[in-house]
Amino acid sequence: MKNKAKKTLGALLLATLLLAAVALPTGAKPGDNIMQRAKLYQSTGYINDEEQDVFLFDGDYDTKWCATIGDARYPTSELKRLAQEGFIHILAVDFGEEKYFDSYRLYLASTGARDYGITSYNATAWKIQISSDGAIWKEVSRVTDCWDEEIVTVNIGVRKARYLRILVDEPEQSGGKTVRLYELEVFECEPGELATGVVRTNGSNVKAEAKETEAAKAQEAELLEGEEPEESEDIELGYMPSEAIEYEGYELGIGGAIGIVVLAAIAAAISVLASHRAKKEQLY
Ligand SMILES: [Ca+2]
Repeated sequence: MKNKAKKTLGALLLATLLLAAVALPTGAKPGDNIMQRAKLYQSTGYINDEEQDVFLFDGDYDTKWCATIGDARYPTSELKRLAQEGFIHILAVDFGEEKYFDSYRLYLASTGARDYGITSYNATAWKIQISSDGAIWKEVSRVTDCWDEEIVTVNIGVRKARYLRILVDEPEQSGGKTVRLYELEVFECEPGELATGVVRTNGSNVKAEAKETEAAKAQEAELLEGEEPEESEDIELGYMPSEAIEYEGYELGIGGAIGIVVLAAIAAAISVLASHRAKKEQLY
């Protein structure tokens, strides 16, 4: 009886541990910045080793991707065509697998250490495209006339893709052609009905509250009073506004739910063991 109980408990624990090992890391975590694990897929270049393209997604708000028009290279016919259309600085990343995401946040020049406060260096127009194969790209966000904001957060609806790229056509408020971007974050979301249109804004279409102080919030509320938030012009069926960018830290997703089940199973196993011991003690 004792051995049987031990075996049962052992099998139960092994099964729960295996389940935890397999299931937990793969659960979607809404609000996670998936750029942190992305790899550079393609870029048109950078100015020097201290301001590389990969610094656009290194998690450091004071390191930047910088490139003048003279640094830009267009090795493929597609990149040449895009450059002729005005998209002179392009950077693409590979998430390694298809991911669901619903918003992104871009930190413009004036937010970072090397250009702090210099708003004339801020980009005013860009677009974001996504792809499943790295070859065929679909536009999901178009920002133009972004004159006021330094950190731009755009909700693009639920999207699914392995690749994402930013194409900058107006890299400076001053009209210059040098791109200076400190960080691009892309936020994971739960799988859902996919949005299909292009979100067109002149900056953020959601309020980014996570890092604001109470004073800044009050000031913004005053400024925004009576003002309608920027809305997408032609986003189509499937657009589901998400709260992903407001998530701070851990949000219970599939992984979290499985975690709870695993803990419950362990608790049940301990209970079974305790019960067996109690019965055994009663025999003496
Ligand atoms: Ca950076």
